[in-house]
Amino acid sequence: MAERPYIVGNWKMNGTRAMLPEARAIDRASQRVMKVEVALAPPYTLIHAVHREVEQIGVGAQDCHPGEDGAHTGDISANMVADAGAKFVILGHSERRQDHGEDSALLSAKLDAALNAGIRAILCCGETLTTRESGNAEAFVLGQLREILPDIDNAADSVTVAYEPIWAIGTGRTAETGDIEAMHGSIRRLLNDTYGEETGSQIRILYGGSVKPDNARDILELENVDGALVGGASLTAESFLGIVLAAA
Ligand code: G2H
Repeated sequence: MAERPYIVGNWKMNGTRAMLPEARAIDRASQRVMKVEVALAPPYTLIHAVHREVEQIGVGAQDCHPGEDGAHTGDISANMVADAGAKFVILGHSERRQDHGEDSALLSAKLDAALNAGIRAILCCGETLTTRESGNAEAFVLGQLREILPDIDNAADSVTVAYEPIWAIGTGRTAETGDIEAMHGSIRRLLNDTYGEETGSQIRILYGGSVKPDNARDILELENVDGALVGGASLTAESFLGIVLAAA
């Protein structure tokens, strides 16, 4: 487990203002667990409200448009989420790759926009079950990352990686701990090769995919697992804080 694990809740397309007490409860409890860095990525409509509600935890967005502004009806720029209080943005989540056809070129442009807006990025990667069963999971995931990792000096301050095997997302299935450790080790070697060991070793690699209070400890104690990106179990303070406490 990392010295200061990073636990990020991804609310996905869930949440109205009725969820603000959950955010407040997560924030208040997290103030007593300073060993863990905690953050929430609510939907766009709640970023500002959650930001106003919390004192300790980080607030982020689940996506941003690659452009700065202009005629893009329904889209939200990185500058706009930063203005609403977001300190990071999740990019390349498999649900966006699948539902919106997001490819590496688009993700690189979004990443540039986020870095220009002064916010960090959580870069998601992960393979389908077919790819895993064909034995190509590592090559696939490293390929995804090679295409989007930015060529910058301060990558450790700007970038977090999240490995999320697609077949484990929201399904209740989690990858075998040995497979998680092997993939995180491969990602670490890629980061070290890309940025040099000093920087590469500092970039956090999160695991995501049906992380719950009862499996979090086993996952978080694995080598090169620096935290978790949590979906379903981040929707109530009780279950999310169970994961935060497992990381402490
Ligand atoms: C993976 C994860 C959060 P869940 O998508 O990004 O969701 O914990 O519901 O599998």
